[in-house]
Amino acid sequence: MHSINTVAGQLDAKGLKVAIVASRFNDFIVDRLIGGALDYLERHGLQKQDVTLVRIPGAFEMPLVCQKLAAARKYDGILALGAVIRGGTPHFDYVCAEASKGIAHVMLAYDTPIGFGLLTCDNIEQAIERAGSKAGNKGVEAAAAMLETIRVCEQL
Ligand code: INI
Repeated sequence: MHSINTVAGQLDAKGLKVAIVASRFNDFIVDRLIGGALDYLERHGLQKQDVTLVRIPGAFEMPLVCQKLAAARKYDGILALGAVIRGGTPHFDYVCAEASKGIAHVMLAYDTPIGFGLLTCDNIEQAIERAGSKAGNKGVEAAAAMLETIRVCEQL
């Protein structure tokens, strides 16, 4: 079963430098995602002084700020945390589409792992459920994914 060559990432954050990009929009949700992500990363060995938190207006601004951080080449990984909640107009669809496309583009263009912790919810209840209650904390999941991806990419 395990006779094939396997590459897998250790969940060890020791010595890494990480940037967290977090939107102010819906900050009562986003602050929970940040808290969960920091708690996870610190419990896996990341030092507080190796984390840079960048606050931005909303999810639409995420790609540009992730691009600046990736271009600086100072970070092993970036964590994008935010919450887009559907309103009464199509605005939601444009913000979600541009944020997700833009972040994916930056990750590939700059060869930098980005944890995608952007909630895209139909209502506030769904966001609360994903920010540290019924459905877990998506900030933690995105942090874990970023960490694993950093460690996998180091070996490829
Ligand atoms: N930005 C968010 O991060 N979440 C939202 O729910 C949201 N809604 O619903 O409008 C939102 N809009 C702001 C947008 O991201 C930009 O900051 C704004 O359009 C200015 O460029």
